[in-house]
Amino acid sequence: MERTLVLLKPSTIQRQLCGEIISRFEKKGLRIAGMKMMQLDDKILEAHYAHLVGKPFFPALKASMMKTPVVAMCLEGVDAIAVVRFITGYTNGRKADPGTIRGDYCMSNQQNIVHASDSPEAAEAELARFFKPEEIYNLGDLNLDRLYAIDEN
Ligand code: IDP
Ligand code: MG
Repeated sequence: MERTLVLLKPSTIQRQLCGEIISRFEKKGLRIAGMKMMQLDDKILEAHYAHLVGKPFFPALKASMMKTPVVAMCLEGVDAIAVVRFITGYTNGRKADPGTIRGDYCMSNQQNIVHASDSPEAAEAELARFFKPEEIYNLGDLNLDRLYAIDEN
C-alpha cells in the first residue's frame, strides 16, 4: 500500500467541484486516510514548488494557490502514487486526455484542479509537509477485501 498527497487547488474550491473530484478518487477505490482545508502561504508554496521557484510564471502560480484555502488529502491504495497521477492527467488541462480529472474539468495549464505527488520520494516529503502524523489515520483492513484480490495488497 502507498500513500500520496492530493491538493484540491483553489480552482476547484472556486468552481465548487470538491465533491465531484473527491468522488472520482473514492469511486476509483482509493481510501481517504487524511483530509483537511488549509490556507497556503509563501513559505509552504516555495517548498512545495521548489522546482519552479525560478520560472517566470511562479509569482502567478503562487498567487493562484493562495486565492482560497485548498483541500489537502492523503489517499492510499496499492500503487496509489502512480494511479493518482494517471487519473489526474497531463499538467495542461487543454492537452490532458478526456477521462482524466484535468482533461474533464479544466482548460488551464496553471489552474488545473489538483496537485498529485509524482514519486514515492515526493509523496513522503509532501505528506510530511502538509499533514501532522496524527492527521493521517490508520484505516486497517477497511474494504480491502472488496478493493483487492487476496494476494494484491
Ligand atoms: P504537475 O502539477 O502536473 O506535477 P509541475 O510541472 O510539477 O506539474 O508544475 C506544478 C504546477 O505548476 C502545475 O500543476 C501548474 O499549476 C503550474 N505550472 C506548471 N507549468 C506551468 C506553466 O508553464 N505555466 C503556468 N503554470 C504552470
Ligand atoms: Mg509536479
